[in-house]
Amino acid sequence: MLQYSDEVRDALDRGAPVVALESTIIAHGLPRPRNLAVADELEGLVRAAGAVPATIAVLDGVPRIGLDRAALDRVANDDALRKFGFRDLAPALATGASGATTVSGTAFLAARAGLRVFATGGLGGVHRDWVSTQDESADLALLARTRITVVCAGVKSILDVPATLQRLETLGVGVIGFGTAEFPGFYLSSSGCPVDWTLREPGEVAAAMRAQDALGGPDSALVVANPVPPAEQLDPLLHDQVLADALAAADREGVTGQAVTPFLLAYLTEHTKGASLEANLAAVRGNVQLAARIAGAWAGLGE
Ligand code: PSU
Ligand code: MN
Repeated sequence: MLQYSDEVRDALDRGAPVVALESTIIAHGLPRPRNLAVADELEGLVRAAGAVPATIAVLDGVPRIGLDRAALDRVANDDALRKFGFRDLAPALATGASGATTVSGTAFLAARAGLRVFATGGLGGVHRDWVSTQDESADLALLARTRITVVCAGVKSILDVPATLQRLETLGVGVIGFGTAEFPGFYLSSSGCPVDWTLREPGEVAAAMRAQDALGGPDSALVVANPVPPAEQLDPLLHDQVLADALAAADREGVTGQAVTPFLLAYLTEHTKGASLEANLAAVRGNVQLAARIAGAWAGLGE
């Protein structure tokens, strides 16, 4: 039921390192035409770090594990492409629909495809107005029952970060700060929230993954939170100002459901004159490079 690219199939057969990449960030998280260039660039960074990229999407009802150039182009430019979380996969397959996959959709398909390491920008999480909307990304619950290592720059700072960390704790999802004792803040190097575990080498992350498997138990994920370098973060003052405006605009315009996250990301890009976009891209670049190194260490363990 899964369709692998030749490159990914070959890498899996050889036990070579593979990194799963999500497609929602390309289709709905970044502006055109930059998004296609970024998709190419991210795949190139994974290859340069010695791993094979597997960008994941659902096209014409088929889950694709690794996309060729034509498929990447479609993900970046097709207006009809939807946004699929885990719960959307079954109806999408049954009806032949096409969509980019979020963290929850991608993590599920990646794990089913035998991939263990996944890179994204920032996880979804608990939205700031949770009390009235109960908007909590499906990413969190899916990661609580999927054995995958997700490299991210924390959770998107448009969210309620402390509440999201609390939910990850409740759900039993491990969180590792990579080279930091503070949870990263997506556009910002730090969210100001502490993390309980700090690791500094890809080999240490691979050892934690092996320990997860040795322990057994529920198939939960491991979140590796990798901060954007301070020199490339968004100016924190600008971030706080524009984010307040963005949240007010979403409320005023009645944006709900799946549209909330893309709306807020696009608002920040526009009203920071592209500075938030650059910080987002710097974070994602760092994450795919780290994910490739972790995948290399993991493959070295012969798992
Ligand atoms: N990281 C980014 N940009 C994005 C996303 C992650 O840098 O657009 C996407 C991911 O696909 C994540 C989704 O799963 O945003 C969260 O959407 P929601 O809040 O509707 O679950
Ligand atoms: Mn949501």
